[in-house]
Amino acid sequence: MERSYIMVKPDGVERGLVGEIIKRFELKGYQLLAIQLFKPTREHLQEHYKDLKEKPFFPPLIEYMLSGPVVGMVWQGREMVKVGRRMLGETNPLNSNPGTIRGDFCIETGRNLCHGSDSVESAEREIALWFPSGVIQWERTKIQKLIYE
Ligand code: IDP
Ligand code: MG
Repeated sequence: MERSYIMVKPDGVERGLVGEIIKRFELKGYQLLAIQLFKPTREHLQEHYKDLKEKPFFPPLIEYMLSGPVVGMVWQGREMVKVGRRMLGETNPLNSNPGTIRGDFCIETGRNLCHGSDSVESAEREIALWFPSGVIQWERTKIQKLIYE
């Protein structure tokens, strides 16, 4: 089982898409291990996006992420990182297929609603950054057998 850090960005929170995004991961069969509304500091966001700090879009990205609260979540399941990103869609929403979150609900790369970890290593780094006191590792009983062979 893998874990991924999935985050609803400020545009998604303000547009009332938190429930819709949670619903998609729940209906897929993934398991929620942590969820919190955050008002992160600039330093926290710079750390989250540290791999992008040389990019020209880094300053506007940080301003966008500071524009309102975000909802951070940890989801768990088989191939969670890869499938999670597929469910979000492409970075540029205009390249995202209908049926993905970005494909269905947004237009611009700089307002693309959501974040998903891009590798198992970055997922674990991001989970530790956003949930330093840990997540709730709970067992599902019957439903686990209905979702996994
Ligand atoms: P990802 O969110 O699909 O993993 P990254 O390359 O990690 O994409 O970039 C992080 C975020 O930075 C994107 O989700 C998007 O909000 C923003 N971003 C990426 N590339 C651009 C760009 O070319 N222009 C403006 N914003 C960008
Ligand atoms: Mg990324």
